[in-house]
Amino acid sequence: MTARADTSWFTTDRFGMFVHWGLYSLAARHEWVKNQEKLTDEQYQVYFDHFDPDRYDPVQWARTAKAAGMRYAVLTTKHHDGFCLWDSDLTDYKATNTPHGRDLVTPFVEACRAEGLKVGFYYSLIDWHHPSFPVDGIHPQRDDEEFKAAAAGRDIRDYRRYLHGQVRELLTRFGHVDYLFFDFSYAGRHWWGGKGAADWDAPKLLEMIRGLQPHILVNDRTGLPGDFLTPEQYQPAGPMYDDDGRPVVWEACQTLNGSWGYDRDNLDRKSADLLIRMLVDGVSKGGNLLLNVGPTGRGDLDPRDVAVLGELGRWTELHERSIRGCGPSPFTAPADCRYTQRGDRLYLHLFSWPLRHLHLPDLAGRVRYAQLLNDASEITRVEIAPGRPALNTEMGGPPAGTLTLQLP
Ligand code: FUL
Repeated sequence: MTARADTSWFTTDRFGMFVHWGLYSLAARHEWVKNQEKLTDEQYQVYFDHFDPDRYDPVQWARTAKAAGMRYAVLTTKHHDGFCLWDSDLTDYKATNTPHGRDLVTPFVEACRAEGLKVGFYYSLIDWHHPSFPVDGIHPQRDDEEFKAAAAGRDIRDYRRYLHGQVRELLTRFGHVDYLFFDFSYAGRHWWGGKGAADWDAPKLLEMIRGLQPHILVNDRTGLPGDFLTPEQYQPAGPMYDDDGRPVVWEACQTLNGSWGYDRDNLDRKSADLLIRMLVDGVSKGGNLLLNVGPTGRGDLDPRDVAVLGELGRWTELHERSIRGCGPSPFTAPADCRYTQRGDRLYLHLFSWPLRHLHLPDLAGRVRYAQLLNDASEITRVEIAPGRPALNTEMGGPPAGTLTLQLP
């Protein structure tokens, strides 16, 4: 692969919005519905025939993301069901042929740009609709006669040409694109029967991408190393490393409720407190957070998603300094705390509150000034025992607090 791209905007911004939106939003019960319920193309067609997101307002999406503290947004231009949100020349299975009749990607890109968000595209390498992709939505994970019959006569080379052509469209029709999230061949995980990078001719694909948009960041799910790793729905235990032991850029993608696509009856929701901790935890380990929303079939953001994003925005407004451009600290944080650091500013995030005294052994004699980040109020020092200086955190306060510690 050609030289890796410059990731500095990405590791500065730290927080982005993932948007899973497509035909499955009408089914409203998980984006894998076609596969999980073994729906035939004919059964799934009902969502295509009724796709008319009359309330699609990407400006409102972008404003909501920005107000939550997110700095980039990533849209599913095509998910595993193969449905395309843009007017691709290579298929009829696209938004412009639905009752809605319009390209949905251009307005998304324009809205992001207008709000100053970086633009990312998700593109599924798996395709349950394309006649040459080796398996359809119904048989992808099985090693039996039914699977083999479904795969018979399908030539992945046709599909490979199609996917290369579609990626070319995505990178030539919408101006500057900052980020690509392919899905999926990574960490030894492939679609059933897949071989990883060879399926997509990933070396050629990446060469084309770098030729068209040299600055673009590409994830690690083509089966070849990318510009960043993509832990999905878990928080890594610490900084992540490549095979040679060098630290790597990474981004955890996380759902709000376990489903990526709109899931109407799913009441299992992460709280704003938990999400803030996940964001902070990630940055303390050198990672980003790509937090997902699943808009409805009419194009609205789910009001439950909007509510939690509003709470996140109230936090990031006061605390973004402890996130942007910050990364791991060489110091060891006390239990139930995280450090994020940028230069001589060390941010100490308390996940439990209130505490009485906080002893920071690594930092004895090294903190010039300590204050709460949200209101700049001073944090004083106490001797909890002879020779054991600590910060006095015995106070009422927010459910989680962030301290700014100025180092010499
Ligand atoms: C996974 C996909 O199968 C999910 O549907 C989702 O898009 C997630 C981000 O990646 O591998």
